[in-house]
Amino acid sequence: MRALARLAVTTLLVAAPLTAVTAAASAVADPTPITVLTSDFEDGTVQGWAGRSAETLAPSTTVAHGGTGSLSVSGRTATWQGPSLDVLDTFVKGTAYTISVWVRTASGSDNARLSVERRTGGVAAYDQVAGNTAVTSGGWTNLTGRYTLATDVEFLRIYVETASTTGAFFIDDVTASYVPALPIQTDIPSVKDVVTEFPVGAAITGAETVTEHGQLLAKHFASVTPGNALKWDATEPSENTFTYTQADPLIAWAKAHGTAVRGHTLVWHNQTPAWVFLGADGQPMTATAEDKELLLGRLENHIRNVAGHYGDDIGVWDVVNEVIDESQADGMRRSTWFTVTGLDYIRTAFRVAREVLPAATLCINDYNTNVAAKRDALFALVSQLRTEGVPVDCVGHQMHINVSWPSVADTRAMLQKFVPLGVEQQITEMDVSIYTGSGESFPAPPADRLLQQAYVYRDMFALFREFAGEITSVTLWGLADDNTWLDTFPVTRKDAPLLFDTVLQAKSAYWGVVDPSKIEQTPPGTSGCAVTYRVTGSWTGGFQGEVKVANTGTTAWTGWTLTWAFTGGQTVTQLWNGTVAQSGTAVTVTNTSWNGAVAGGGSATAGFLGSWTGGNPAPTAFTVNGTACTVL
Ligand code: 9MR
Repeated sequence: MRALARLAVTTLLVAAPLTAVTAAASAVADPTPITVLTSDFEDGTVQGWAGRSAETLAPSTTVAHGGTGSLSVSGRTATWQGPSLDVLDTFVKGTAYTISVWVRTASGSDNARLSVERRTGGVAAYDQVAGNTAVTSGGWTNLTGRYTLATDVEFLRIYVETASTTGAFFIDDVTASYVPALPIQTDIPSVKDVVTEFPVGAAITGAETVTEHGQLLAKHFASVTPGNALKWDATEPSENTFTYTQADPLIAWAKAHGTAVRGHTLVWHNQTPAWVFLGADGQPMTATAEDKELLLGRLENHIRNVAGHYGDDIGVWDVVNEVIDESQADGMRRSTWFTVTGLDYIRTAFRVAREVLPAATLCINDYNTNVAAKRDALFALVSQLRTEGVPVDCVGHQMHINVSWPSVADTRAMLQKFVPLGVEQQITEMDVSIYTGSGESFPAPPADRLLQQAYVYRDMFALFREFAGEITSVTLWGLADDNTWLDTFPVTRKDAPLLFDTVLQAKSAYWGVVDPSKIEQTPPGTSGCAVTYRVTGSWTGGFQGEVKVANTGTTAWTGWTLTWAFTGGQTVTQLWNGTVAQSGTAVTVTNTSWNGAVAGGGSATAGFLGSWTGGNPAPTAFTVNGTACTVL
């Protein structure tokens, strides 16, 4: 299935070569998605779908999203019952699929969700792909989500269920597709080898530990933080029932790779199951002595179990997360934790964590700590707790920032503020959104934003390195732009906040961290060039490539001649958006009549097909118009 799909994309790109050249530098467009599954129910059959129990599935023409047919699901006696499809032979481990389904109730309304059931060794696990979404009988609603299988399974089915009612519903136009990952760049420096003052880490799910993603993670990062797998809803979904099915494989991966782990998080107001905050009478807890005792007891039990389960395998914990609300006179967030226990939940959490893990670094973690009021409220709390003897070892600054906020000066003030306390400081969730407000949305990241982002990464990492005596780790909230929480927050739009792009290639942001000289603008009147060479597809004996020449100076080119040497015996067999000549190993590409003019800051891109025997190493040196170029 996968091999066929790869062939299909190759054919497609050959038939429709890359669009040409823009005067302004532009981001590399994502490769075309490959669709691996389509159910349109137009042929009057159920197209392989089956109920999860004894419910009735039938082709229907009562309503249809596209065409005239859909699938009707009736006779349900429980909300979890619904249509399901076997995808065991369709989905490949480590590949990120986007799954889409249209849903409509037969009558009335409910919430519907899209999930995957997987089984390994007979044990079932349920992964949500698209969460509860309102559905009605008045029209079709789309459920879309992204899913990566990260473990070996013997059973794998996608399914749709509802939240509250068991009425009949319809589904239609189900698709699953993926964007093929490119091989990771092995010839660029590893972030962890360049930044050695503190471990640099990434937040991960299981998807980041397998195939190309796992290779990228292992190459560049010295620390990982499970992004969701250690939260309360994942580890203790019902009282005193502990499950580690999400987190255990991640911690095992880290151990096998000698990678440090940040545990996130023992106490939070989000992603905490409702039962935690219900009193003995089943009613929401209030500020009574009885409820306080029950809640602190649950907290202690949770920490003893979760922290105890991992012991020394997790060296740092975000013990409490996001407890500050600077708009309150006392600076404390009015979570149920606080309204029922006051500050005692924080005291208890740190005390118990220290008892269980005497050697671990225990952190208090929060966002917007660069904002003076928030920073100062956090400072006051940490000072008070430490004075009381509460073992707060470390302050975590999340650093969810964007290309124009905050300033380096405010970030410096944030770090400086905590120096007198003698606490460790960690950057725990850094990402740099390309957006500066909720109203913006770009189909692809604009080049100027990516450059601004690279400067932010450059400047912030330079600052962190200045504070190497205080900062004991820096974690990015994700591995690559194909998986970031910012795609749906604060609104749904594609963001690109990390060091690697959606096909795992190093962005300018990466160079901002690793070698800022590669991204710095040259002064007016200067010349310079940068070349990006990528293999975009490869098969036995052949490959497809792309080479971008960027004018990094300020003097416009009226034409360009690019040269490189192939060291693996490769031959260019066809090239578009340029003219090619090859003599032995020496390749020369010149512009066409319409893409020779490249302004300062602009670029031109040519695509080509090549043959190879033995190996296909990327060329390491390029010239444009006789001048050696930076290789990106
Ligand atoms: O990255 C996490 C995302 O997958 C979850 O949907 C989200 C839900 O609460 O939590 C995200 O992680 C948060 C982290 O735990 C705490 N700081 C803010 C992060 C981004 O929301």
